[in-house]
Amino acid sequence: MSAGAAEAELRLRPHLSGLSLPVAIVQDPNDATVQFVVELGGRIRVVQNGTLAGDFLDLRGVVLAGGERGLFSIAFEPAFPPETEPSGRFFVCFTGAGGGIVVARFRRSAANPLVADMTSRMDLRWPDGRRFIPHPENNHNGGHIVFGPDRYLYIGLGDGGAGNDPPHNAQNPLTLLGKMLRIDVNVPDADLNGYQVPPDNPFADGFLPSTTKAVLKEIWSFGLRNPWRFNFDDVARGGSGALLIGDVGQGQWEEVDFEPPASGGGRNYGWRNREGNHSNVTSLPPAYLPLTDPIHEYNTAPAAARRSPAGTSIAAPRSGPSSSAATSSPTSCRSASGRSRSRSIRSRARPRRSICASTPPRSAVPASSATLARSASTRAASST
Ligand SMILES: [Ca+2]
Repeated sequence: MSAGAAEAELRLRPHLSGLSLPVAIVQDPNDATVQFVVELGGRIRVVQNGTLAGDFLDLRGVVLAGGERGLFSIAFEPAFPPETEPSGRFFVCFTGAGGGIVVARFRRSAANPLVADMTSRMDLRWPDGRRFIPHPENNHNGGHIVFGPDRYLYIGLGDGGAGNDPPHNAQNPLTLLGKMLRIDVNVPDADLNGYQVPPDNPFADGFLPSTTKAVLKEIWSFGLRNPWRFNFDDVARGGSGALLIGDVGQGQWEEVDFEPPASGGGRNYGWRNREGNHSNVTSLPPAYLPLTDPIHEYNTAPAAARRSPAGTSIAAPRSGPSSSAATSSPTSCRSASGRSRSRSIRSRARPRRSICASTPPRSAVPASSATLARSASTRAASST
């Protein structure tokens, strides 16, 4: 199928209005008529039969929102074991006071499942004893959380921010930043940490492979920059259970990483040593080899700046404004402060023109990058 044919099958129309910076929509696992919309500012809003129906959770008093910071995601705990009733517990991820990343557990109200029980909040406690993950900069928070087919909670964390990951966090085995985490939250409410490390996590023995270097056992994979959205190919809908991760590049190469089902984890996706399929900052070595390149990358650099790895100019896209025009548009969006997130907003915002009223005309985006951006964001964000 040609790219043109694939695009022709996509039709967008407004579904809902009245939202502020919606960044995720999640189906209620118990009620097909209900979805939850996560707003970056700190609210999770109920949509019932296609209509806004009130707040499920309002964390505006505790979420530090602005720029790329805010409330990122919600994930409902699956039943353990599957034939039992769901626990009513759910998890959210947000920026807390001071900029740290918080993963908090709540429970739905017993009296009204469309309202969260605010008194049930419990912030997970991480290996350093804190109930947040320190995150120095405003950008690259990651913050998506998804239950995998194995019913473990996967948490995507950005590299801590700034350009080119100055502390080399994504390759540091002793920080959770720049990693995908995998934890087992099927623990009693009274558990002090709120999770345990699955015994089959790739670094569950606490050492990098074939070394005596310590590593945090919560880590599932290394080398991510800002895995803003990821998801599993839904087994319940005939999917394979594979993991697809949308990750942003520094200035040129955005990527989609693919992890086959039952991979066992432990992959190193390469950031900051690699940007897409290309060498990037190599002054410090990666934590370990091999590095796994993406299954797909796309070039976001302005056409005039595009160079092949060997320094040869790459042909500019067809006539029309360069991709820089397309990526400059989202800076007019209210929250778009970081370039990588700006693009995320543009991609996601296309169906929601209320967020970003002046999205570029179709012709303003080079055909290839526009197609790939949508394809990647659709796949990466399909969980929500
Ligand atoms: Ca990579």
